[in-house]
Amino acid sequence: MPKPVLHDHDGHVDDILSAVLLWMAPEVDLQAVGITNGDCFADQAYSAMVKIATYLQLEGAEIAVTEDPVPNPFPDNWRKESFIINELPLFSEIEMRRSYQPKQGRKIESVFYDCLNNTKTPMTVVTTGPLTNVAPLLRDNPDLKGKVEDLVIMGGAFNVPGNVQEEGHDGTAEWNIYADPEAFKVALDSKVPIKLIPLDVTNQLPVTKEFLTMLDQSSDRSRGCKLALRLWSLVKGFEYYFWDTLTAAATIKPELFTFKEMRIDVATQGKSMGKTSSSLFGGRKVQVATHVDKDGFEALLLSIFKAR
Ligand code: AGV
Ligand code: CA
Repeated sequence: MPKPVLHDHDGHVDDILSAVLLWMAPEVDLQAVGITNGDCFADQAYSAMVKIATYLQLEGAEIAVTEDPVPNPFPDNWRKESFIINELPLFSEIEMRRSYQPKQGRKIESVFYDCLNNTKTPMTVVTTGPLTNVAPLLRDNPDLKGKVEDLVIMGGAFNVPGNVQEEGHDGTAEWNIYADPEAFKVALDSKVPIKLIPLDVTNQLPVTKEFLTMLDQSSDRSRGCKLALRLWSLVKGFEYYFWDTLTAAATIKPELFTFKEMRIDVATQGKSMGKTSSSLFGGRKVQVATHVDKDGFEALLLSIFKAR
């Protein structure tokens, strides 16, 4: 039986592609996708997600959106990519069928609550952006106890530098956690089992030209490959990694990964705000991904994208 999944993402290129992977993977029953106002402008990313569901003729999952700001906003030039994605000529190239969903989406908290409240099998919640909209769900709904099987989070940096370069910050944090450290702390304080996909493992996998060439070879026959190639081409030339797509893969095929149990904590204030660190005593036990089978991962992505 495919496992029931909720995915909350913040609209960047790899967020959108990770939602597509979770949606198309036979191992997963994706029930809802939330768009959080992080590494995007949420209204743009919502509209793009609806177009993609239409373009790929996907079915089943509800797309939700919450436009509340995150406490430490992402750089504007990253967020603006969502305008470009939403206007991709690819979507007008084909005759768009009837839109997958209305122009307005319901809020993430209500949609995720409904899914969790109704599920018979506990669900996996995947986050590839700040936890701003998932944290309140975990904190405020004791009636949902036992409904979340685990949380798979893209975030954190342990034995590698962070990727936040903001004035007054020391650069030790990863962006998704820095954007809302208090929300991540809420997740750590919950009882839900957590798997983390930190920069330590995503740094091992930059998006390469060789991989894009493989997508290119199938893009005449496959809309999935064509879309993935177009989206990753937008960010080629920047330092871009398989951050969120790895996190999707860790949900679809965890056996591709090596995990290590660690006790961790997060700084919620000061110049290291959002920094994740391991602590020998105290802290919260989580499973942290340390290695991934690179060939297995790339093969998984290609096989899923090629299916449409
Ligand atoms: O820190 C990684 C997270 C991932 O969830 N995001 C990008 C992925 O969606 C923030 C980020 C770090 N570097 C970036 C980012 C870059 N160069 N462009 C856009 N976003
Ligand atoms: Ca993201």
